[in-house]
Amino acid sequence: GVCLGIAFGHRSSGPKNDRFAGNFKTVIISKCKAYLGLNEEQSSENTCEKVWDAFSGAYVGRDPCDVPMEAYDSLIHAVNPKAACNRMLFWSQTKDIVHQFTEAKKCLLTLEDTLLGFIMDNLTWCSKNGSKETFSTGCPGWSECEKNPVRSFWNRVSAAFAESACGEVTVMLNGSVDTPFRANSIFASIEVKKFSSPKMRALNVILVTRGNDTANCENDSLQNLQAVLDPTLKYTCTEVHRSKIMDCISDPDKPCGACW
Ligand code: C8R
Repeated sequence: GVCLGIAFGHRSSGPKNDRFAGNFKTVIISKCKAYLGLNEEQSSENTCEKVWDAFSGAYVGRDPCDVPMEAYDSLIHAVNPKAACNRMLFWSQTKDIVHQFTEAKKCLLTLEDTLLGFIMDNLTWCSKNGSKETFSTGCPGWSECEKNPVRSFWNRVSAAFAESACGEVTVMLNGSVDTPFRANSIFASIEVKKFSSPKMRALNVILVTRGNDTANCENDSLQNLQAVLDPTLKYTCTEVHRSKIMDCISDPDKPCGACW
């Protein structure tokens, strides 16, 4: 592909640079293959090469503060995952417990349980104007500039994930913070805006609490959530103590339905 040619086709940029970019490509390809090996998803021989081409094409050679989320459009189209109706789990400020939960119980799936989310979770990447390389250090921080390659990636894949939401949808929010529904989070600024009926039927908030907590289901930010949500969607909110979810995670005999 074109992008491959740009990034790796020429040895002239020096062995050090090629080796670094090659390593990042290797990480992406091997995580991609690992995912496809574990998940029976329809894929072809060259799916992971296609993913790399579309992925690297989004940011390689670009100013690391000038990569808009649209740059990842062709990546989204290259993958086009099927939605898991009634099993989609969104989250905000609850990453650790959410992924412990989906690891233990297979009833709900997050974006990290899809191919692109799985590959990019915990990675950092950027390039430079006119460069053929990928860097994993010295990249702009999340808030340093808005159009950085990592932030734009999560914005774009989150938009696609939320757009595909169907049936009953769950979101785990953090009851130990003042604002469980934070306006500039990806959940609030991107995902909620994509939720729409009749494809999606309901949004069920699980508010994870700790006991002497700051937030409950009456929280102002959760009133905001209901106000911005498609009014034809059903809305529920349930306060669940963190320990109840942790017990459920550690007991393989407890079915999902017993976790809250
Ligand atoms: N989502 C967003 N960000 C994600 C992510 C993901 O799936 N996966 C990772 N690793 N990240 P937060 P939020 C990284 O305030 O902003 C989707 C990003 O670097 O706790 O509301 C997912 O579908 C990002 O800055 O949550 C979920 O529903 C932090 O982790 C929301 O968006 C997440 O910051 C979560 O995004």
